[in-house]
Amino acid sequence: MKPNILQLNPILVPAINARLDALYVMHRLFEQADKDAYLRAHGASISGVITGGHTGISNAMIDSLPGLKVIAVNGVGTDAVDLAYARSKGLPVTATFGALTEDVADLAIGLMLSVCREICAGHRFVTSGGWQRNPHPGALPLSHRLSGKRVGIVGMGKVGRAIAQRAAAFNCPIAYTDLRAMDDLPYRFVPELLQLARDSDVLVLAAAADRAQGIINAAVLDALGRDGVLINIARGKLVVEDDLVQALQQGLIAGAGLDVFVDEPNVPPALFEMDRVVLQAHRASATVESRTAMGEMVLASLAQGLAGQRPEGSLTT
Ligand code: 8YV
Repeated sequence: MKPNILQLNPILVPAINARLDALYVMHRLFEQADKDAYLRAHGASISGVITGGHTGISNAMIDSLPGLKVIAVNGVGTDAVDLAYARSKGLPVTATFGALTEDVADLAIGLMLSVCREICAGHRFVTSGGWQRNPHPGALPLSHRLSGKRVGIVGMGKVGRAIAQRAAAFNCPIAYTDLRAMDDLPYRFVPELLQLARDSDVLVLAAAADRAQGIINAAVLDALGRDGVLINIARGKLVVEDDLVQALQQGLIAGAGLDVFVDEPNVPPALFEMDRVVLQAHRASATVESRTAMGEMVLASLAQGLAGQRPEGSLTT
């Protein structure tokens, strides 16, 4: 008999879905109108869960699945899973570390360039007919250079490092903060986030959000300063969003490139009309390449967990 798998988020790669369907009875909770009723009806049969990094799984849902053997997070953020709780139940939790690194770092650079060079504002100027109405070269203000700007990276995991590598190619001096200095890195370690913000033209968030909620507040934004740019490809909750909106409205920082938000898909509307703000719909890993590699890792985790083996890279067992 095929094992029953509960899937909490869509997987957008048809080949991965086809393999899941071939191997398992798939219960796609996101397709169900009455999720609670569906869980009550099928919870007892479930032996594996697939969820997204942002979605995770609640302890209450874990408790409603008595036969659960493995939780495979289709992402690298595990802040929405209570890892200590899973550990206490002997439940393996896996993530897709390494699969999305390049694409997330690429998007960070894309946001940095888009904000500094106001690429989206320029695009809107052309497509809205603004250029035809006002062909004067001064119709748009001058933008700003990215090359050579001081880049500060918050969180030097795989993604932080990949961003640093790319920013270095733009001749950007790089500094970072993390829980500790890392001996294998050629970049300057700054233990205090406030100091890093003061020392940066572009502050990039690439940290895990587990214990870092609200670290980017009014004081940090003030330290980043009037010419500073904030980039977030990690988690919205790293930022006090009201402080960020205020800092942008009042010109206390210059701009922001944001892929993630506190209450997705709700984005503060005040950000919509700002020329030096570029917004994405949590898309940093949303490429065919990353999502295929992530799907492969999810498939491997399920197979290992259901076979009673410790899944490779389990964070809890
Ligand atoms: C994904 C993410 O959008 O890796 C993460 O933690 O948030 C994202 O890459 C998400 O997990 C896709 O399901």
